[in-house]
Amino acid sequence: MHPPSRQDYISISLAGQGGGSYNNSTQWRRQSCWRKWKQLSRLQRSLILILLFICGIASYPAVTEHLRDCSCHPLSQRKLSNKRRPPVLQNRLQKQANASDTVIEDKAADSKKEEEEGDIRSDLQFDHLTQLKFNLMDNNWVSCVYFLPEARLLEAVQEAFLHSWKGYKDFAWGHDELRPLSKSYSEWFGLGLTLIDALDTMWILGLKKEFEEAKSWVATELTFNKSVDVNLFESTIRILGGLLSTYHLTGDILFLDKAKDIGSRLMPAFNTPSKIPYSDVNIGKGTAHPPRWTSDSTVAEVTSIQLEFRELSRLTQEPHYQAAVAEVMKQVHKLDGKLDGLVPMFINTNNGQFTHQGIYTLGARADSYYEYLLKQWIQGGKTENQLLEDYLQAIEGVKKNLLQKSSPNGLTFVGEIAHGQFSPKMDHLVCFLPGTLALGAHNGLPADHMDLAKQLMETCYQMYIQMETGLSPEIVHFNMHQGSTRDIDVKLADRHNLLRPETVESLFYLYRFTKDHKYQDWGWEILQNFNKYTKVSSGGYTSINNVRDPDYPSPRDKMESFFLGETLKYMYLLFSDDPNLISLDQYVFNTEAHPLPIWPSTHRLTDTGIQM
Ligand code: DMJ
Repeated sequence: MHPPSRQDYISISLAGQGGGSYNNSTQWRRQSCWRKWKQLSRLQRSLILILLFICGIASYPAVTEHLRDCSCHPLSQRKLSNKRRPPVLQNRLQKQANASDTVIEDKAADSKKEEEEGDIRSDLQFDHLTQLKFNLMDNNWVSCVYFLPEARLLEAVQEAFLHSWKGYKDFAWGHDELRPLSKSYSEWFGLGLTLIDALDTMWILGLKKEFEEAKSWVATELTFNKSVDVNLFESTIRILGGLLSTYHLTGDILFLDKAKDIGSRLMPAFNTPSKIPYSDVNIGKGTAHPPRWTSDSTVAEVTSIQLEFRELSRLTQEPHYQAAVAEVMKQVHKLDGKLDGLVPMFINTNNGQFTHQGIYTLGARADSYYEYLLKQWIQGGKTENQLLEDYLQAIEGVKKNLLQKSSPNGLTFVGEIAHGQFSPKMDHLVCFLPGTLALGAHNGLPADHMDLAKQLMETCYQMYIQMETGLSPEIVHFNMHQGSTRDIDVKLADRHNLLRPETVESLFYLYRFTKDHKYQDWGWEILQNFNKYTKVSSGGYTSINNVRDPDYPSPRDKMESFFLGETLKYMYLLFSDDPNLISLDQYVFNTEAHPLPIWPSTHRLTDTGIQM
């Protein structure tokens, strides 16, 4: 065993501050437009409103056009970020291999020029309105989403979606994922994954033409009658979940028929000695198997397919789907090997026991177990007490074993336990938790869950804003020892960003429940950074390898289906002020952001899964 090399760690210096440290209270005060507003005297507020009104009338088009591009940075930080050169989203290897293909590079150069010109224009146009605010308060005043019309925010998300869709349509139509730089595609299951994942997003975003094109592909091209191995969890949450939610939103029976087809083809996965399902199914042959190297399944995978199969049973009146997934929950509920309600990461399909015990995390391989405890309870009308008890116990387990504060600035974070030792490692995946905690509090669970949700939300935002690109890495490590100069470290291997949704998802819940505009500000900032560092000019967005290098974030040439299925959907819902746009009292989102209905009181279950 070698001690970890110092070179494995990257130090994070905080934007706008020198010397790698920052004043926590000042930094965060700056980031909250709303808090800032509330700190003003009544006279100051009235003056600003009058001046804004006059200026707004006088220069509405120019001002709104400009403000659209201003995220909630203090002006000093904004100037700093303007020094960043726009990235060149050109794969170096590809460039070497194909020297004649200069289109992407040319476009990147064009966009660089435009952006530089835009920065100058912005600074000029910004002048009169900003200067007023600037003079009236202090030099930390910021421009923020609070002053933008809702329609402009929603339009920005539609634009991002349409840009992604253009890439998918031009280069990957009917295939699983777009490879935007090589203008091609990759297959995982060969089932048009991105198209299916994006169906309900298009519906929610009001993109009717695009939706109709995709629907006609589903009607004429999509077939599950093919010999292909699919992952049970991934195809349940993305395909079955996507089809079921699209059926509910549109009422079109096509999607229910397709959902029944894929649902029934996934069922062979449950034919195991323990009834804990295998990870993989061949949907054409009707055979299932674990991964080649083990007979284990992942705990999060076998416990995060319940919302979808329960709904399939309700719609088809065929109870065997629900019975199969309820059996998994029943067994996991009773298993030894939990730590205060926290589960290990693996479960054996032969004997039904937890394996590789000793690691407890809210991140990869365990995350959505906790999410689905709460959401099944909500889906079923809050009558299945065992699910609630397991959820509440797990949250207490998180507080007791995994919750810590970083140094020097006291960010609340969720670490991991590895063989009795605490590790201050947090996956970006854990950022689903603020949203889930807030959803629980909204449904009557303890108010301190909401307090914790707010603290963790702040931490997840800091995981973005403290990076040079303003985009979170996949994994961070928090510093806990006294005398640390920075809160967050990132290992070299963890610097990638896959366009994941969890932080935006939680921002959506937090904004829905609190109406605190700072959450929209944060989401807006993240959208700007996706646009700046991951957008590919010919269409699509790409995962990147290095969130620490704004000059060359090193594109991965892949747009994950969840960028359209989840990230942009939650972004849109975050910016919408309509609480009835997918009401959280009528729908529960599956872990791939597909809304499924909360069951009416005529279809409620008891603890044993029996209808009342
Ligand atoms: C999605 O497929 C789901 O949100 C899943 O629960 C976790 N991983 C991705 C997004 O990060």
